Formats: sequence, C-alpha cells, structure tokens
Amino acid sequence: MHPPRIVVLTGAGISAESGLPTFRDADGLWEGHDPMTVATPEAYDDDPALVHRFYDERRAALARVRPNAAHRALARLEDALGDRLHLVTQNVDDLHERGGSRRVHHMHGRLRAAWCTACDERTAWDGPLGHRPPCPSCDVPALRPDVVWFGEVPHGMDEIEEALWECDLFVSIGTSGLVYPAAAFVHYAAGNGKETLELNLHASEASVDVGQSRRGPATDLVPA
Ligand code: BV8
Repeated sequence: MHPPRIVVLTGAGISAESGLPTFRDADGLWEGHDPMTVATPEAYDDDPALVHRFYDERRAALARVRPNAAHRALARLEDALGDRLHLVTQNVDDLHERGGSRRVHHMHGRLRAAWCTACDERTAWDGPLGHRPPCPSCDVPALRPDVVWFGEVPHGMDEIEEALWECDLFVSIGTSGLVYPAAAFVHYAAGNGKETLELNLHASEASVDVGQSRRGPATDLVPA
C-alpha cells in the first residue's frame, strides 16, 4: 500500500495561536478598513501610503511571533511523505517555513518579500516599504508588497489543480472558505472522489461538503 498523496490547504486559523489575527478576528477591521478593501490594486492606486502602512505593520508583527505546534506538525508530515505532500497556504506569513516546512506553496504571496512593478524583480524584504525605497535591481522606487490582492491571479494555480487531481486526501486547516479560488479546492477534490477532511475551530463554508470535519484549535488537531 503506497503512502497517500495529500494536499493540505491552510488559512489564517493555523497562525492564530501564534498571535497573528485572522481576517475574521480583530472584529475584521484594520484602522476601520475592511482588510478586503485594503488588499486591492485599486486601494494601492488611490492611497499607497495607507496600503503600505497595512503591510508594514503586518510585516513588523510577523517578526514578533513564532511558529506553533500545528506548523511544526506539518513539517514532520513533509519529512514522512516527501513530495507526496503538497502544502498550499493562503497565508502570507512565513511560519510554515520557520516551523520547518521546506516546500510551501504561497498561492497569495509573501509578506517578507517586495515586488518591483518597474522591473518585475521579486526580492526578500523585512523592513517597511512606506518610505518608498529604491528597487535593489533597477533603483526605481516602485516596490509593492509581494502579495496577491483581490482581483489578482493567485500563484501556481495549474500546479495546485494537478496536485488536487492526483491526491488521495485533501485537508483544509483553519480557513473560512470564503475566498476564491482557494475556497473551490474542497469542492474540486470531493467532486473527483477524493477523501476530504476539515480541521477548524468553528464550522466554515466548506463544512457541509467535507467528508469529515473536526473541531478544535489547530495546535491540538494538526499534531493529532
Ligand atoms: C481571483 C493576500 C481570478 C493579501 C488574500 C467567485 C465567487 C465570489 C468571488 C470571487 C470569485 N472568484 C473570485 C472572486 C473574488 C475574490 C473573492 O474570493 N472574494 C471574496 C471576498 C468573495 N477572489 C479574488 O479576487 C482572487 N483572485 O479570483 O483572480 C482568478 C480566479 C481563478 C483562477 C485564476 C484567476 C484573489 C484572492 C486573494 C486575495 N488575497 N491574501 C493579504 O493577506 O493581505 S486573501 C486573504 O483572505 C487570505 O490569504 C485568505 O485567502 C483570506 C482569508 O481567509 P482565511 O485565511 O480562511 O481567514 P479567515 O479569517 O477568513 O478565517 C479564519 C478561519 O480560521 C475561520 O474559519 C476560523 O474558524 C478558523 N480559526 C480561527 N482560529 C483557529 C481556527 N482554526 C483552527 N485553530 C484556530 N486556533
């Protein structure tokens, strides 16, 4: 019996116990703004300083937190399964990597990276971007957060679709299932006869469609 091929999709809930607010937490507002409205190209065109402040604060907060037992457990699963595990995250934090995972598919980008809209170079970035520093490659002050905003295409959709097609088991961890195309993965997997499992503190949009849904904090459910 060959070890299973597993696709794991994580959301903000897996990083909640590390101290990072989810989109649904923090009464869902950032400085009175719905994060869904700040995380858009339109918001960046209208008020780049506001958007930079949103991401500069989150980048600074990320430096103050550490991975938890759920992140570390997925790193152990990777050690056991190797490339039979496809770990896809909607999170822009780097707690999976700091938890020991080596292959993490950031479908919505990374907070600790900057993307130059002048020369298209992507570069690791830990500090603020609000003061409009020059791009290390082309010297133009055109760096934006290397994240996927609403209305923009997530990274590596073909790779994810292939992994969902080939997997034996799809597991969603700490996600509300409200943002597409990520929210469609469970339906795609179930529709192709795959086993599906949800680990979440609360019921989510996906709970009705998953084969099994377990309730509790990620730091208990994921190691188990
Ligand atoms: C696109 C990066 C075209 C930036 C993000 C179809 C229908 C309706 C709308 C659409 C549609 N298709 C597209 C749209 C529009 C839009 C969308 O989905 N809008 C929603 C609001 C309706 N989607 C897009 O624009 C996407 N682009 O569609 O391009 C396309 C389509 C297909 C193929 C090619 C191209 C781009 C979306 C990406 C936007 N960027 N993030 C940033 O982070 O600032 S999205 C961002 O919000 C996150 O990455 C994540 O995806 C989402 C938040 O969701 P969660 O992570 O699940 O977090 P949430 O707070 O909601 O829930 C937390 C969960 O954890 C809860 O369930 C809670 O119970 C649980 N929990 C809490 N604590 C714990 C816990 N669980 C366990 N343990 C705990 N301790």
